[in-house]
Amino acid sequence: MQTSPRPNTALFDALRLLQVRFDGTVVHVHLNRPDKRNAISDEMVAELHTAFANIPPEARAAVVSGEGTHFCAGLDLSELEERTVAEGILHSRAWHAAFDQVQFGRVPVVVALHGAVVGGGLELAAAAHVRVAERSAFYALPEGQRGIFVGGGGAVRLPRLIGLARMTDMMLTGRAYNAEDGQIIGLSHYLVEAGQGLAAGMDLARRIAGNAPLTNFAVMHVLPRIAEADPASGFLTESLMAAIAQDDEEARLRLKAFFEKQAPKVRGKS
Ligand code: 1HE
Repeated sequence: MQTSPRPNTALFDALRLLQVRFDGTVVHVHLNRPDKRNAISDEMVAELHTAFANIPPEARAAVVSGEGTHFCAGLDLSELEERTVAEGILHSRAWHAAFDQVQFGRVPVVVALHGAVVGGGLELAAAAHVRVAERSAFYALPEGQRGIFVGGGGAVRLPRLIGLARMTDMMLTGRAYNAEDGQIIGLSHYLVEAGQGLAAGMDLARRIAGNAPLTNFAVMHVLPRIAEADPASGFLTESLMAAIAQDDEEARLRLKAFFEKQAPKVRGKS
């Protein structure tokens, strides 16, 4: 039985560049810096970390979206100042820590994309679990043109999404993909019409929120490790997780509901 979150709203209300709202068991995190195309400043990195590290226990899923004409213009270039190598490493590691909270936090995260999804904005999108793109979305890694390198986990996550060869091309040539091509190469899971991204993302998040929490946990935290493991370790880990999940009360209740014809059947298309 799900209850609505009783969030620590004071903590979320104090955030300046993010709007955090609660819709039942779904947390909506909205990038709210439209005048700078939601460019990710150090402050925004820290706020993303705070928001995702403090998702309330009652929440079951989250949605990330962006205000204005673009999802996110990536790193706030105005903050690219003279840094020592050590400071540069720490800067990148702060992004890693924040996006780690997105990918390996408490709840699955759906991201609703539109307009520019570039540089660090694409790295943020890559840390989410499900990506919904409006037809206006476009993807690029302009780090090459700016003389820098990805630093928000893109070098780890993007080759796993679209392949090393495609990422190499994007970074070397500045190639941008439109929403349709982004869908084909696997940058988005869903492609929707203009203005529909957030609603579609919220629908998906509500569907995710209806799953057994342990299944969602396993998909977020165990499946990626199995996928990267050697097959023998992967099969063993899978069997352990399967046994733990089936032993959960939630699984028993859901199977009972199915045999009592109280549970929805699988439909051909969703
Ligand atoms: C910014 C940024 C930014 C816009 N940092 N201020 N990212 C990039 O290389 C992308 C750079 N941005 C763009 O290519 C364009 O701005 C957009 C395609 C995203 C949007 O274009 P447009 O015409 O809607 O907006 P605009 O007029 O270019 O920008 C509006 C304002 O936002 C303007 O400021 P204003 O004070 O003149 O009004 C821009 O300067 C500001 N703005 N993007 C700072 N990125 C962890 S490593 C990650 C490395 C990266 O992410 S590299 C990629 C950086």
